[in-house]
Amino acid sequence: MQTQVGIIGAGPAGLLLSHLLALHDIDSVVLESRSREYVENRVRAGVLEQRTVDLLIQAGLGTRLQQEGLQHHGIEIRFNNKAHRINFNELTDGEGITIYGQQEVVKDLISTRLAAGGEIQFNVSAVCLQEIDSENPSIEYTQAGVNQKLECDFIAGCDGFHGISRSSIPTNKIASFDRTYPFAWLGILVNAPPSSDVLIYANSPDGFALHSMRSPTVTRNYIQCSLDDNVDAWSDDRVWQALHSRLETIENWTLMEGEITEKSITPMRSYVCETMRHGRLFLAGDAAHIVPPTGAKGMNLALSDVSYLSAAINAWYLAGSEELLINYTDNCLRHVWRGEHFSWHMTSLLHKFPGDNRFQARLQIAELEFLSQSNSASTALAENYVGYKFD
Ligand code: FAS
Ligand code: PHB
Repeated sequence: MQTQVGIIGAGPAGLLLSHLLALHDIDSVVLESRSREYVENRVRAGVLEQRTVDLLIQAGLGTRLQQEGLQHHGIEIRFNNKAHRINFNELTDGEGITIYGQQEVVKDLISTRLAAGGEIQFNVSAVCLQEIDSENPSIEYTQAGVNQKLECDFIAGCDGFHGISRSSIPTNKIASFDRTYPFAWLGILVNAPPSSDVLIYANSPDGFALHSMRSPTVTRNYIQCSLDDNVDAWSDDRVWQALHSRLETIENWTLMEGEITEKSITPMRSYVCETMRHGRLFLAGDAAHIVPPTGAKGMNLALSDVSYLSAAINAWYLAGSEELLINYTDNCLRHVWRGEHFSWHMTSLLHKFPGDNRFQARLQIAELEFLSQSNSASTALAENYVGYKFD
């Protein structure tokens, strides 16, 4: 088989890339190892930066997002029995975020691609990249027991952190940076109305907690748990008890409970592979970089990457220009490192570190006190949260 761009992975990055390329009349084939049902129901991100919302609307993907997305103009941070509102309207000249589940973005992208005749092959296996540093790379894979070969001009590795694309780059060519954290997040999806008009991040003596949401009837809550924890150790009662004690630290506020419909544990990691291009292979999204979800940056960075990659590939086909392809990595990395720093900072500020960390705990409170007093500190957090705009 032949196409112009072979895309591995039907997550937000791979699907949006295929859509943006199609807007430039550039063909692509998306290869996904899981089923359509699995990728459309995988609970992940929930926060879209303004810049991401603008990109999706400009690409003709805004209908359901604008109808069902929840517009927020602030977040709340709780510590020491106090609550501090970060008001984006005041601090960022009216910028905001939109709460819209990642799986809704994925559903919109898949239905739009298929309606436009786009090709997405689900349930593929044994994906292997060939001749990525030649002008005729190809992807070999198996589908329904049949070996296939897809020849293309470019390969986009959008297959997440555990995919095969990054490991197809010779190790001596890879420049990577990482940090792991001594805790994880237990996340639950709940049939209950939100208990707040904004997301609540809590730094509590028992550890971190987050009250988020998906719609007027569905909420998403997270608690810090230990790295070796497993879901079975967390009964619904134990989860609610932890959420109440970590979030209900101010007067006259209660977290509403409901039926828990999903429960999962996510490890926390910061990772950057600065080699986002090797020959005709381009990495995008979690395949190249991971952030701890405390800054809500993961999906936003993935979509930012593919907006640069589609423009670069289009310029190559349209004008034979290599410039944007050559600058792809640098264009992505300045957003990536800004997101990495912000996500590491939020994680360091709001989580309880194991062992004797009393000094660090005091530093956290000192910084949170400063945040609640200083306009410049709140502005810095707000600018990063809504999506930092480089000149
Ligand atoms: P993805 O991992 O989403 O997609 C990669 C796809 O490639 C998958 O469908 C996978 O099945 C497929 N694949 C893998 N190997 C393959 C192979 N060999 N062949 C074919 N296909 C293959 N981000 C935010 O911005 N805001 C948040 O609020 C937020 N919350 C999060 C909460 C949690 C619990 C988690 C885990 C992440 C969160 N993130 C958040 C980050 C998350 O959204 C990721 O950044 C996002 O999924 C990245 O998208 P992709 O790069 O497309 O990778
Ligand atoms: C979510 O709603 O899933 C969510 C929100 C904010 C975060 C992480 C996850 O920082």
